Amino acid sequence: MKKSITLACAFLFLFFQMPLQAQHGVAPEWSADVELPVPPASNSVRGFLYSNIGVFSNGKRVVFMDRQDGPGGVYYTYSYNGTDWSEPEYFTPQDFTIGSNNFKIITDDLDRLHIIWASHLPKGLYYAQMDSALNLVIDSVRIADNPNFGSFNDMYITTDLKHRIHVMWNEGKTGEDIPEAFYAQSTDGGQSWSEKVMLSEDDGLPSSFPRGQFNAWAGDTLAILWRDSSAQPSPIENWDLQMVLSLDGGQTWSAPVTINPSLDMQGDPDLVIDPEGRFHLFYHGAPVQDPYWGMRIHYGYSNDLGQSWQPSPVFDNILSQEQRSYLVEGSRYDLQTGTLWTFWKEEDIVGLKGGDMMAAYSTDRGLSWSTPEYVTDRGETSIGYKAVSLLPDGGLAINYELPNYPDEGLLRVFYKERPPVTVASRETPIDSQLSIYPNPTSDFVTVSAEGLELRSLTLFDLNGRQLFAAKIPEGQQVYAIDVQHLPKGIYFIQIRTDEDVVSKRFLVQ
Ligand SMILES: [Ca+2]
Ligand SMILES: [Ca+2]
Repeated sequence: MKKSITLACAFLFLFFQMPLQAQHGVAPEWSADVELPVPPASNSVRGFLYSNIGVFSNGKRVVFMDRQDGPGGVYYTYSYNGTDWSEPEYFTPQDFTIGSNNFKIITDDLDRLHIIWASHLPKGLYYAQMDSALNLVIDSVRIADNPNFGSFNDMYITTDLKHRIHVMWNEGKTGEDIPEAFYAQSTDGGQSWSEKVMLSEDDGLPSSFPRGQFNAWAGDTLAILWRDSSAQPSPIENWDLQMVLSLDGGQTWSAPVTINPSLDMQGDPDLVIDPEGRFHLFYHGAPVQDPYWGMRIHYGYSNDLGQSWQPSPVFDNILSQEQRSYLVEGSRYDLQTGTLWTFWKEEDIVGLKGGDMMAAYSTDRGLSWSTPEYVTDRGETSIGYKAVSLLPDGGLAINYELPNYPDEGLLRVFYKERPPVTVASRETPIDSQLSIYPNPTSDFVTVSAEGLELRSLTLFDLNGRQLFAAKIPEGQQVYAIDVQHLPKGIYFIQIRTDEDVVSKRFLVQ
């Protein structure tokens, strides 16, 4: 009953929303859409949801695709410039069995391409590794088998700067079974895997989509969050967010804690740990009174391992626009530029019209966010499976699929890129009142705030490491920092005033 009312409302809203689905263009930073080649003798190919793209340090990009016609199978294509792509080759590990699903890949800073997939016959979760020449160097290592709750689903893979490989998934299919969240890790580059551990509680309530992104983190404190179904009755489907914490690099995990429970729908979190250990949490949430069109991207960060969250303890900091938005699992921290990225899709499941991908970024560790930018614009067609990867220079690579292209019933995968964010291009209203000088410098850097009150200054290096922090006495408008001891290079200074927080960058010579 509840569902049919929701659907009826959704259709009613759809009618009024239609005129809003006009074309909106794409942010000028993004390159044109490049159609990826189809496998030999194939005419229909899909992507994989969220993680089917890897990039090596020499700029070689690789995209994995799922052939939809003929004998099927997984193929990969590569490019050195994002424009010219190789003829797709068949991926042939030993134990790739019929019914494989949830194929995911990532690359790491050692130029290893990590691959995981689940199979149904026999039920297993597998790992393989390729080098930058795309040779299979580890073939079909079994991470786990005998799923406790149906099958392996909704997997996620990440590495950290200590070169551990972390894999999380749910056993049981979301929407069909009662899934629970699981985890396993490898500390020897994927050769062997820890025993799997169940992160969530086997309490008859579905726990799915466990996520934690550690690509920019060299520490041992890790966190994983997932969507948990609350026992608390609500007029709508009451998802909550649950989190577990590890203080030993993922060997042991705490009991789950619920983050900010409410009767609202709070789902499908994405967690990024930045180089200073700050937790950045993104999720999509919808209020009780508007469960369909009210879905938005919520954000908060924590400096104390998730005990408290800012800028709002109730996560009412919304990054997305006034349209139904679903998070894309592409949140990443780029060490080169110190940029935190997140992605979502403006998604209309009911109407399947005009669903496009959007992005926003922060260059000051989540204190302020860019105006959301459109990554795709496919008119009336809603894009399908999409995935994100960082490029070696801090730029971004994405791919997505388009249904009914070039003809009804066929699919194609498209690829595009964006150069890195140039921090200097960001202007805020108080920018003109703030100055830092001299720049470049070799001894002192002075911050001056004309007509503003300085509150605090924090100095970061290019890796986001905090080097210095000072609270400024009340009424003071000028402050000098000794930088003589710093190695030559680019630094960021975060300036908090009585009006806003601004990041400036300067050079030590
Ligand atoms: Ca559960
Ligand atoms: Ca809730």
